[in-house]
Amino acid sequence: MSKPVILQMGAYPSWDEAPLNADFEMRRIFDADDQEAFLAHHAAEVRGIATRGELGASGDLIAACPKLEIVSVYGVGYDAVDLDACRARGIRVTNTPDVLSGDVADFAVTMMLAQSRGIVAGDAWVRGGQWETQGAVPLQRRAFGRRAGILGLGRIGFEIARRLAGFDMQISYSDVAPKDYAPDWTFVATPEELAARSDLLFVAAAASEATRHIVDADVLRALGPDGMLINVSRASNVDEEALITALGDGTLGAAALDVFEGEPALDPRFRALPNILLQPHQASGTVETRKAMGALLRANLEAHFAGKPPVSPVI
Ligand code: 8YV
Repeated sequence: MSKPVILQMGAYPSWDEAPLNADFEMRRIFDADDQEAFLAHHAAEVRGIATRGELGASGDLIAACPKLEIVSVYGVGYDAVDLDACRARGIRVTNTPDVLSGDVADFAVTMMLAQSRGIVAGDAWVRGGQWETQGAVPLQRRAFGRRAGILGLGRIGFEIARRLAGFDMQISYSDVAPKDYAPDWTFVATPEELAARSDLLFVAAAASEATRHIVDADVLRALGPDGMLINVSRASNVDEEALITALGDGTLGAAALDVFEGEPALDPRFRALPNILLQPHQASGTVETRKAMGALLRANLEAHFAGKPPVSPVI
């Protein structure tokens, strides 16, 4: 029997290639010089799309593939997949939840600690020779015992909070409703109230139209000049214009971001701000987690084409 044709939207680590090619006819659109022509040539035979969280699958792409049955996302976030278009045609969507939560939480805490204690600047200070010529670096702010707010207490938010408990932090969270699995943490109804009672605000909410710019100028003001914003979710959850203004005029103390509107390009004003830590969307980027994500992406495709329910369906 011929292998199902899968349109691959972006690169995966080398270890995923052989198993994908063994089971499917992979059509690597991201390698094509003329992607429009590539799509026009292959769209009629495409039965699956293998994509990544930040690449998704647009309504136009879905419409161009008449035989599409499944969109399999390498990533937990599916905000870039047009779910309405998929629902309308009964197309399955799958993602890779759980396997990445620990690493993303580690990374959020790492960014917070690095930014609190000036780790990146300290390294540059030693490398640049200023330690010898100018002495000690300026004193930094303590991390343990501070007040942490988690915006979105899903799987990743929960793992962040669990880690912060080990730093003796007072933990609050906001979500659509209180969570029964968070008895020790304080539920707060709105992002603004959460920011007002936090020194460190972690954004871990799954992105959607409803959460667009949920962190706005008011939330940043409530977080305040001693506060820090840490975002490991999606850039769309934060009003970047308001964030750049707040960091620039001192309304907000500091930020640490792993995600940006239009990434890998970013607003050049970010680069000029001294009080922000910039990271290249790498929170889930460990060998262990990426292997698990690749395995889950394939397991979903394989289950679907074997006529079984997918392992981790979104719809
Ligand atoms: C990945 C992600 O960085 O899980 C997500 O939603 O954005 C990430 O884990 C991405 O999908 C890999 O490119």
